[in-house]
Amino acid sequence: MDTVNVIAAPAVDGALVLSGRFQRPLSIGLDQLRRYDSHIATPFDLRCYTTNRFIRSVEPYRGVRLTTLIEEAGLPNEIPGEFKRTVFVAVGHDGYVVTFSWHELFNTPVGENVLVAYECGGRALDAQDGAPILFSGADILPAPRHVKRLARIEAQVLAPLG
Ligand SMILES: Nc1nc2c(c(=O)[nH]1)N[C@H]1C(S)=C(S)[C@@H](COP(=O)(O)O)O[C@H]1N2
Ligand SMILES: [Mo]
Repeated sequence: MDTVNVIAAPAVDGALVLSGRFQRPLSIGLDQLRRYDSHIATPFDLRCYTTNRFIRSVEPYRGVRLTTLIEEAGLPNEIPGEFKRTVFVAVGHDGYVVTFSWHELFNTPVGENVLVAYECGGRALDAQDGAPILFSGADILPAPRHVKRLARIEAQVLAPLG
């Protein structure tokens, strides 16, 4: 059979992709995010970790929990217990990267406050406003894990170390 190279078009333009070691990699558009159960964050001050610079006060975000999206994509489970060795790498459209571990998302209160937000102060956010925004509401200094234009969540399973 002839080999045909096909570059698969993303299912949804500008979508958030869940890739890597998931059972069912996903591609979710901004409108699809709005169909999941939503949560509303508490208002907070955005402050940089590196410089302690106050950036701005942020009204309550509304969004879907990151854990909800990860569960839909399916945690890695080919090897018993490997989900507990998984780290989730969140990537912005500009390549900016932050990490979450399975433990903090699913086994600490941090995870309950990690939202993929598409609304702020009751107003819908579009890509120009930075949506979808990944936001970890329980962080001490919120700016580093406040990722504008979240593009990808990649599941990586760490190898056991001898
Ligand atoms: N996509 C993306 N999000 C990002 C960053 C980035 O470089 N890219 N930098 C983070 C950091 S370290 C800070 S301090 C704030 C800066 O927010 P501002 O661009 O609104 O000042 O954005 C955060 N979110
Ligand atoms: Mo920062």
